[in-house]
Order: sequence, then structure tokens, then C-alpha cells
Amino acid sequence: MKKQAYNPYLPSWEYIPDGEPYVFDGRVYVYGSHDMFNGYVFCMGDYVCWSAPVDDLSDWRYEGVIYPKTSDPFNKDGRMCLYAPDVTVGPDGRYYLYYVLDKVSVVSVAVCDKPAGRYEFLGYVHYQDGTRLGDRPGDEFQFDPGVLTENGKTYLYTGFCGRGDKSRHGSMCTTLGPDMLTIIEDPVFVVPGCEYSSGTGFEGHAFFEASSIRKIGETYYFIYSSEVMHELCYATSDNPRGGFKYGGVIVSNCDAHIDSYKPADMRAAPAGNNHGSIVEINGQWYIFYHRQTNGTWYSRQGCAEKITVQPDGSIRQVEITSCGLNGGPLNGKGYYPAYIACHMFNENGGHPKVTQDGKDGDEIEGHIDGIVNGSIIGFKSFDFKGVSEISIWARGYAKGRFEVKTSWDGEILAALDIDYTNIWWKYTANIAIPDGVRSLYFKYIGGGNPHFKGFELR
Ligand code: FUB
Repeated sequence: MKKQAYNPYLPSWEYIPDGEPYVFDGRVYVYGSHDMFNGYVFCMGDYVCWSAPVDDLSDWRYEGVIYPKTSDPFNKDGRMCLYAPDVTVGPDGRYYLYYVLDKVSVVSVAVCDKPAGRYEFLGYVHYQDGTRLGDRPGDEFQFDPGVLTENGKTYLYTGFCGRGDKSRHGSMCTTLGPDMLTIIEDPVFVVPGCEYSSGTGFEGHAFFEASSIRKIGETYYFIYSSEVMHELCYATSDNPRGGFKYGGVIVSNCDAHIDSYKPADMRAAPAGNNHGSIVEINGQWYIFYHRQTNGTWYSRQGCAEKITVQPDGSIRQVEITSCGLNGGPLNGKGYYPAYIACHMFNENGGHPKVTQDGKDGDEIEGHIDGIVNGSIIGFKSFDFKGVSEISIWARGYAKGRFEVKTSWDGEILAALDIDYTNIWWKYTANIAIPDGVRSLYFKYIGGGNPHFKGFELR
């Protein structure tokens, strides 16, 4: 790899949640929504695409705008947002983009000859009499399409189930014919929402949103965001239109359930909605998901972690890290930006936040603010060897110290005293980090609210 790969995997000034990863012709393409820095609602941008060669997951290329939000006939004035999309290759070899706008319950389709060219609006998914899916009396709410095409049929999964809404039953599968628009098999519910999960095996992890579908061997894997929102779960079946059994949690964007370094119910990062999917890249499976930044749900960023599909087809929950696509721990020496922190929490509740200077689109490296006395910021993980000095860059109205540790509640290995400064200021201390693969934590003790830009290990 040319560089090391971090989480988030795209530049820190890019905000692409809901990522659906696919490998086409030797490159990984990610199709997601497009949030903005300081966005005041979800998904304020046009769809853009990023891709990377399968043999260098650090080398992401901006493919540009693939679909402006005003391309949909229902949205000529740009009043609505493009919610989470998905892409599938049709029987004609072209690429089909499925999405819903945020204020209408119909599924739109756009098409392109290339994975990341300019997609053109094609039409709305409809029954054979021309009635749009979502418009027929009795149709349930259409949301977050996930699509898979095989043998001339496209399986379209949609739905959104809020707590207390008995009109929503779960995620539904609708089968489309080779024109990619016309329904040939009516919707059937495949995974229950929380109002209908009792006795199904999905209790506590019922379907909320973010339908996504993949196939491994002969097994269909339905990936979705559960009723607790921060976790991506999976269910499996040998039939795309039914028989799905709950499998488990693959990732939680706050590491809920993980008890290897903290209590299982402790949230190691700001929890928020989640959406993504699994993909095999060069023989390794990954889960793509997103995290929340800037203290809101409207500036989300894509992250990824390695997963293992066990011989029995099961997938165990993986931890959130700073280095998901890197293939292993980060080099134990060098400069690292603070925005790659995977753990951010305060001793007395709440979380610091990743943010950036400037406005949306300004290519300025992100940093962390919202730091208070007792804030803990962690990075996972590094392969340390012979580290003897550490520097940090901080600024802001603050006077105190950053303690450095290799576990959030562990021994203090160094302390860096900081003072008021209006510009990024470098502070250095000697440290002896034991060799080996470990996390790195910074705990702030003091007054005020420092900003944290990055650190260097030597
Ligand atoms: O990005 C907008 C919406 O938030 C998506 O459609 C949902 O899946 C959730 O991630």
C-alpha cells in the first residue's frame, strides 16, 4: 500500500454514510448518501462516488458527482434529499442505482454504463399496471433500498420500522423483472420490525432500517440496522424471499456488547444510526459502516473493519478500530491525526467530537474538540517498537495535561502539560511504550476545552 489506511477511510473532510461497497473490475466502489460538515439535516449533498484498487485500500480516488439530487423528476427544485442508495448490475451489464427521496415513499432507479459515471434517471419501481410501489393501497413505506440481481431477477429489499408503529411490519422483498423496474413478485416481509418480532428470534435486534443484501455461496445475507440503531446485524436464508434467521451483530458504532476492553454496555464512541454492508476484497471480508461526527447525526463518515465468515457461515461482532482497511495494526512510529480516534468518551458521560475548521468542502484535516476534564480519546491499534518520545498538537482555552496510556483505565506512561494557545502548539514528552500491538489512549485532566489535532510517536 502507498500509505496506511485509517478509519474513516476517506479524507477527514468527506462525509459519506450508508456506504454500500462493491468490487467491480478490480476496484472497490462505495455508494453512499452524502452528508455535509455542519449539515442541518441528513444527506444534503448529491451522490458522489469514491473507489480504491483492491490491492491498495489506502488509495481512494474521488470519482465525482454520479447523480445530482435534482435529477429525479420529483425533485427538480432540490427540496428533498437523496437517502441511502444501492447499486446492482442488471442483466444487460449496466449499473442500476436504487434510492428513495426523503419525503416520498417510492423507489427511484437511475442507470449508467460504468460503475461511477453520470447516472441518468430511468423510472420508478412499479407494478405491472403501472402503479408505483408504495402508492398501491396497503403498500408499506418504501425506504433504504438494497438490491441483488441474479438470473434476470432483481430482489429489492426496503422498509423502515419505528417503535410503536404497528402499520410497519418489517423489511420486505419485492422481485423485479429484467427491465429493473417492473414488479414480477409482490412484496413479502422477510425480517420483522420490533412491533412484530416477538417469538421470531429477532427480539432485541428487530429490523429498523438500512436493508442490504449479499450472497455468500448459496446463502443470502441480509444486513440491516436494528431497533437500537447503532448496530448492523445479519440474518441468513437460502431463499431470497423468506426464511431468514437472525445471525447476530456484526458491528456497533459505539462498540456496544464488546467487553474485551470495557464493560459490554459502555459506549466507547458517540452512538448513532448505522448503515452499511459486507464485501469480499482480495479474499478478505469487511463490514462497512458509519460513525457520527461533529456532535450531530448529519455529518457521518464511512469506516470499515475486517470480519471473518466462519466455516458454519456465522459472523462474530468485530470491534471498531482506527485501522480497519489497513490489514493490521498501524506503524508504531510516525504522525497520526486525532480524527482517526475510534474511542471518545468522558468519565462523567457524553463524548468529545470529531470536527473540522472551515466549511463543508474545505480540505482541512479534522481534529477533536468537546474535550473536558476526564475525556478519554483512544486509537486502536499500533505495533509499537522502541517508542521513546511522544508529541501532541493542541490549542484552545485550556490548561491541564494529557495523560498517555495503552488502556483507557491503565497506568500513566507519560503526561503532556498544555497551556492556553490560539494556534496549534506542539508538546513533547519522553515515554516508554512497551513493544507489541496495543491501543493508545489520551486522557485530559484540567480546565477548559482543548482541541486535539494529532500526535507523533518517535
Ligand atoms: O442517510 C439517511 C438515512 O439515515 C438513511 O437512509 C438511513 O439508513 C440512515 O442511515
